[in-house]
Amino acid sequence: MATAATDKFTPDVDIELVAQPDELQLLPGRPTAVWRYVGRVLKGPADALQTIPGSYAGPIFRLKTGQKVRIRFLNRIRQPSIVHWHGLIVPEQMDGHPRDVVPTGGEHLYEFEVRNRAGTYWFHPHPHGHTGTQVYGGLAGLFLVSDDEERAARLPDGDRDISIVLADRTFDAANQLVYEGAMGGGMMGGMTGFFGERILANGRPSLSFPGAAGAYRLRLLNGSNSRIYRIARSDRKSLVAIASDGGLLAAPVTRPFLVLGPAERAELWLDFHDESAGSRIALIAEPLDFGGPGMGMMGRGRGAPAQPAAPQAFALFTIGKGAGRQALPNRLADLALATVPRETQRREFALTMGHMRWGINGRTFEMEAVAPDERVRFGDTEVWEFSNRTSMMAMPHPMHIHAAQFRVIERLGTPPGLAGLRAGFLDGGVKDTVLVLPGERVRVLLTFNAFRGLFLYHCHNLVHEDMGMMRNFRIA
Ligand SMILES: [Cu+2]
Repeated sequence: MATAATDKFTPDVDIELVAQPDELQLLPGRPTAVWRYVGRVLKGPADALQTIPGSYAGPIFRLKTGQKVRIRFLNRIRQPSIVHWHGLIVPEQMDGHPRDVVPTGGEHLYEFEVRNRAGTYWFHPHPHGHTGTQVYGGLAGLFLVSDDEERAARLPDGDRDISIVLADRTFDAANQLVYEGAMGGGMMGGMTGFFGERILANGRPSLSFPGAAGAYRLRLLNGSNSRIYRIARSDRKSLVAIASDGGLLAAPVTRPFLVLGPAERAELWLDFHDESAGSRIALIAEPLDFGGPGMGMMGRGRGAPAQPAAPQAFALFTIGKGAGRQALPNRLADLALATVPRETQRREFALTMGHMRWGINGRTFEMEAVAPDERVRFGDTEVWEFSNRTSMMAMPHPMHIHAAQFRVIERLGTPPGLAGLRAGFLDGGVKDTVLVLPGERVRVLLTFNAFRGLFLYHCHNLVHEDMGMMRNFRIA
């Protein structure tokens, strides 16, 4: 379904975004066949798109709050596709709902105003049943938004503003990507997810930063289909986090490590000013293993590796001669404490398993269906509780809601065996995806005051999502 540009919308930035097949030299030896997004600025500042050389990772969009953007998406891969702007608040026709997929050769016109506050958002395909395959093939990119509040915080910028997308991939002997999702992974693969054997950073085995000095802003996206990472410094110093999914925290927080589920983002302040020249400091992504009783076997369906991926030093900083000290601001953003108004409507969404399929409140995805308990009123503030208490199989689920950003207000019922992970959550900021551990109930506060229409909420383990662990809700 091609949509025509309208006269009513005058874009500040006009971009063409093509999803296409390509070949890239990712490993020594044969090039790897991938899919990638290639973008071109037709109107507006040339730096609205930034390419990552030698990577399949999509161009990085760099826009400002309040800018009007037109994106003409052209689908040149051999599957139907559509683009979703993860975390951005856009009208329903612009959100990349699976019913809006376009066939090979088709196009979709997006026109929207950037309403979100500054933050690290991203974009990826959202066709029903094929999201995992397409993201895994290489279709994903970052969408960075800036605003005045962020500028006032005076964070490191230019080449001190580094973006890293983590993702795991399995390659065959000919360097080609192997993916077995809901259908190919066998019954057990579909239950747990897909776990690649190697952890890549921006599509590369690792990234090096020679001559590092002073302070950096490091943006991280977990772009993996299913894997959850524990991220830490090689020297075991604390991490300083300054932002989560939806932008800056009120103030910096320190964490011994960070837990990042699929689709979650975190921004770190890395300061090397008192490190000695020549020393090497790495950021390490350690795959988290949720192998409870019986789960080890479950994780070894055809789609899962025989060995879990090894911890990966994905960013290696070699300290150079000093840059001046840059002070970490003690206030970052004006972010009120999340308080729940009295009489707030509450809904529970149980993460369920039935007939060997994941669901939400016992239902799986239907293209247009909205159940009575999935209708919300425009303007309302609600508390949604994701309850992960299925007795059948204990799995974490990264839950994502479209059309609204939310605040995490409570995380209840963390089992003692997983309580150690709580030190690594960044629950205090503005979020659009929250990891719900086995046994937990996580309550989020959100307001539906942006757009009316049909939107999605789902698990962002893409194998679960493709199997139908996704539903519509309607804002009316
Ligand atoms: Cu899930």
